[in-house]
Parts: sequence; C-alpha cells; structure tokens
Amino acid sequence: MRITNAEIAQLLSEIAEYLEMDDVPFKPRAYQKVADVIESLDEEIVEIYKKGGLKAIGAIPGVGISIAKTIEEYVTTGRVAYHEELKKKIPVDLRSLTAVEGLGPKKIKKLYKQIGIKNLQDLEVAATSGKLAEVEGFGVKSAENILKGIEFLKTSGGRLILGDTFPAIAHIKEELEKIKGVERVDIVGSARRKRETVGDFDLLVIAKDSQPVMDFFVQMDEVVHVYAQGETKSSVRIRSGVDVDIRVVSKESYGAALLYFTGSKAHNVTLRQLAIKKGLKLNEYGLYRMKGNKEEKMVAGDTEEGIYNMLGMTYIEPEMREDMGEVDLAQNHRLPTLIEYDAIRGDLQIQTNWSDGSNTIEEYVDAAMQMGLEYIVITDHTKRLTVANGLDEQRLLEQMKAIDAVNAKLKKEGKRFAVLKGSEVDILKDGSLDIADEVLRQLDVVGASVHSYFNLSRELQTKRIIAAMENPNVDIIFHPTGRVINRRPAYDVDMDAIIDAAKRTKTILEINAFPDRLDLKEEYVRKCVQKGVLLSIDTDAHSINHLQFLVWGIGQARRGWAEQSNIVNAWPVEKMKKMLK
Ligand code: DGT
Ligand code: CA
Ligand code: CA
Ligand code: ZN
Repeated sequence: MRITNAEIAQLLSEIAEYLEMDDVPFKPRAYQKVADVIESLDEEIVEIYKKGGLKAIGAIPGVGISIAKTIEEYVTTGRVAYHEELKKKIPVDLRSLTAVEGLGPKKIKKLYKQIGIKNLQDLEVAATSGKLAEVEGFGVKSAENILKGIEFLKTSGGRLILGDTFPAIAHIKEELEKIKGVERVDIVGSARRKRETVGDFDLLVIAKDSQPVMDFFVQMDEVVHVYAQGETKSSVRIRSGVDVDIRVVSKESYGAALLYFTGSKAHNVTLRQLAIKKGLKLNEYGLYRMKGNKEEKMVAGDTEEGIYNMLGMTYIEPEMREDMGEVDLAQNHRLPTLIEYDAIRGDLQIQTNWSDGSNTIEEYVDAAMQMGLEYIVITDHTKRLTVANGLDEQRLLEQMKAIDAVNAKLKKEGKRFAVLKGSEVDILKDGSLDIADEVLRQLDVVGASVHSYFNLSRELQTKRIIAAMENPNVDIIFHPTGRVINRRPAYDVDMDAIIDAAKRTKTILEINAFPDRLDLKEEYVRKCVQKGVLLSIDTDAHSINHLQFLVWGIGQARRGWAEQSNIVNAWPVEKMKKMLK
C-alpha cells in the first residue's frame, strides 16, 4: 500500500482536531501546521522516507521528533495507534463534520457526548428535529446555520478542488510517460481548462501500442476501482476519491482528440456548427471536407492549431473554451492575449512565522528566488486576528527593520531580489482598519481583508469594504468575496459596487491563488478586465510550499480573460510601485 501525502495530512489534521477537543495547548497547532505543509509538498513523503528515513521526515519544516515518528508509523504500518486511541474515545466522522462551516472540534465533541452525533446524517436529523437547538451553547440560530452549511456541502456536488487533487493526476501522467512506446500524454477535460473544480480527470495518450498503457493504468497502486477496461479507453477511481478516464489515440487524430476531450462541451458544439456552415465536419478524429453526406478528405486533425485555422479562426487557449463569446472573437482575430504562466514577477501576499505562517522571511526569499520571482511582499496578519498571532504597530515596525536587514544582506551578496514591506490588515466591522494610518503609510503594499462579521447585510458589507478602499493607504483588497470553495459561500456583497469603487479609488482587487479560494472568481475577473480595474495574483502562502499555487491563480486570471497589462505583479516592480497609492 502506498500512502499519499493527502492521506498523511488528513491523519495529522484529525489528531490536531482531537487534541483541540481536549483543550491541549500548542500541540493541535503544531500538528495542523505540519498537515498543511505536507499537503502542499511536491515530493511524496513515502519517497522521502524511503530515501532518508526518520531523519529526512524530521527535516521537513515544523516536524519535531514525535510527529516524525507518527508519520513513520503511518507509512510503515498503515495505521497510527495514537490516532486510533483518540478516535475510540470520540468515534465520529471528523472529516465530514468539520467540513460543515462553523462546526469546530469542540462543538463536535459536545454534540457527540450530549446527543450522540457521529456523522452528517445524525447532524442533519438533529438540526431539523430541534434536538440540536436544545444543546447548551447552540440554539435555533445555530441549528439554522448548520443546516445551511450541510445544504452548501450537498450542492457543491462532489466536485473536487483542482489544485488539491492535481498532484495525483500529475503523478499518473509522469508514470505513463515512462512506458515504452508512449509518445505523449496530456491532461485534458476541465483540468486543462483550469476550472476551479473537476468532476473527473481525463487523460489523452499517443502510443504505438495501447495494450501496455491500459494494463498499467488499471493496475496502478492508487487505483481502488476499475469501472471499465477497453482496448483504447479505460476508466478508474483512484484513492484520492477522483475518477480518471484515459484514451489512447493515433497521431493523425491527436489534435482533434485534444480539442474534443478538452471541451467544454458547449465550445465543441459551437465549433461543430461552425464547421457544418463551412461544408466541413468536425469530430474527435479530425476535420473533414464533405461531399454530400460523405467525408471526402481529412483537412486537419493532427494539431489543434490546424483545426482552428482551417475553421478560419485564431487558436483559442483552453481556459477560454467555455462558449462565452470566444469563438466569435477568434473568427475576427480579436482574442485577448492572455497572461502567460511565467509572467508573474512577485508575490503580493505572504504570511511568515511572524504571524501564522510556517517559514521565515529568509526561507521565503530563497524559495521565491528559486521559482524565478524578482520580489515578494511580506504581509503578515495584524492584531485583531489574535488566533493568527497578528502583529500590532510595534511588531510591524520591528518587522520593517528585519526586512531592511534582509534586503541589505541580499544587496551585499549581489543578489537581485527585493523584499517589500506589506501587511494583511483586518477590516473592522465599520470599515476602519486595525492598524494606525501613520504605520500603514510606511509600508510599500497594504492589503486589507475581511476576516470577521461575514453575516452583515449586503448593504453594510458593501459599505464596509468600500470604506476600506477609501483609506489612502489601502492598495489591495485581499480575497475580496471571502468564499472558500466547497466550504462556504461568499459573504453577501454588491460586487458591481465594489468593482466600481475599486476603479474610482485606484484599489487593486486580488485573485487569491490558494486552490480552495480562487477569490475573485472568473466572472468577477472578467468584469474587472472590462472595466479596467487592476488585479493582482497572490498565493496567500502560509508556507514556502504554497508559493507554487501561483499557477492556479494565473489559470483563474486566464479564465477571466486577463492580459498581462491587467495584472500589476506581472509588471516591472518599479512600475507597479508607482501605481500603488
Ligand atoms: P468535469 O469532468 O465535469 O469537470 O468536466 P469535463 O469538461 O472534463 O467533462 P467530461 O469529463 O465529462 O468530458 C471531457 C471532455 O470530453 C468534455 O469537456 C468535452 C468532451 N465530451 C465528453 N462528452 C461529450 C459529449 O457528449 N459531447 C461533446 N461535444 N463533447 C463531449
Ligand atoms: Ca473531466
Ligand atoms: Ca471524463
Ligand atoms: Zn486572509
């Protein structure tokens, strides 16, 4: 059995949640931090352990000896005695219960002890029957909120978050590429279009012989169920809970197959209709000239470009293939030039170990330089966010000095990299900020965020955020709508008014690249692009491993048709600084 990083992260999170139930100090946070780090680690823990044993596990940031031993026990035996002990005391389905917005470990314990709630079903019954409202510390209002939370989970429809599940499919792609006779493997479907969630993954392969590909695919370690195995197509479920379809096609038809299986369905339908108008026929094998009802000749098919061009169009990037007007634009050769995946020069939102991040400023500098970035902005949380060890004015001033020191050292070493001073300031209920203006003024970049009072009325919430934008020090609104995919909807806010106010106050709106945020969502990105409101793409990193999330933010920006000129951190840093308030 091969234990994935996601499974290890889940186990450590559960231990953290059990410890939190018992009010154990510090430890829950330590376990949770390691879980976060492992979840976003590039390399498989199993591999790290194979190569370097317990010592290598202990070298992962934040991992002390006892957590290292826990991980070792899990990867070698498939179970952890300590976890089982904790679970015996409170045998609940933590994974699904904690997914309900507003339901933390302590409440889960209480509900189990007092009315025996073990899973979502029990919870829904108790919330509906009024039983839950009678538990001390709950009430009619919280029963309503819990029902809303359950409803939200149901409507998210089992789609998985792309960035969370992507490592699993990327791994399979790599393994397939190693098979003899395999010439090319592509991840297609919604993942290639960078949709924020995926229903399943789709793979397309060119291979001399399809048999070895199919055999390998259905027998992979991670496969838990085989739905179908055929000569050129198969379908399985893998351990991370997602289904994967695969097809092997011939080289001559590869472009047509890429186009077809990338979708979206709506885009394909529009292309086929266009083909018919031109006396052509498009299917997954190629583009054909028709004579009556007969295919006369294949006129394109080995590349997507060839097919688009034969249809009289410019190549359309996968992220735009949603039948939202892109086909028209392509026919008129007026498509936007989307921001490229390597265009981002700096990251504008990073939390270090000064607040709730796992790494030091220097560690972020090293990691960002390795990624080819030119600068980063340090934006630790501020004092209202006590759970995140937020900075007050005093510590913020100290941090500015620490950043000066890091920059001086970089300069001395002849390195062309800059650390900018920033902050993720809390927007208070009335729209004022939790840090004094005279301190904010000294920062290079001020981002402001809503982290409280999600339930304000639409009018008040909108007013509150606009008030923050009107502060002459606020450069960016971070994660502007507060939604967390598959977990909680956006707060009620008038986004048209926010976008207009952003334009008027010259405030940047963030596209948060964290896989489960992607906040702004694409329709708002498009509105900003149309209205000329500037955007940034930031990782919101809480550990150096999160810096790699940039790709998801860029994907989201591209889905919203953003060009390089729309994204301030794709500009040279001096130009960006001039644009800031
Ligand atoms: P998903 O899996 O729900 O996230 O979304 P997709 O787009 O990956 O959809 P999926 O996996 O059902 O199919 C992959 C692609 O194959 C889809 O984007 C377009 C193509 N396709 C599948 N079925 C049909 C169909 O019935 N008609 C057309 N035109 N295309 C199809
Ligand atoms: Ca799919
Ligand atoms: Ca599929
Ligand atoms: Zn935040």
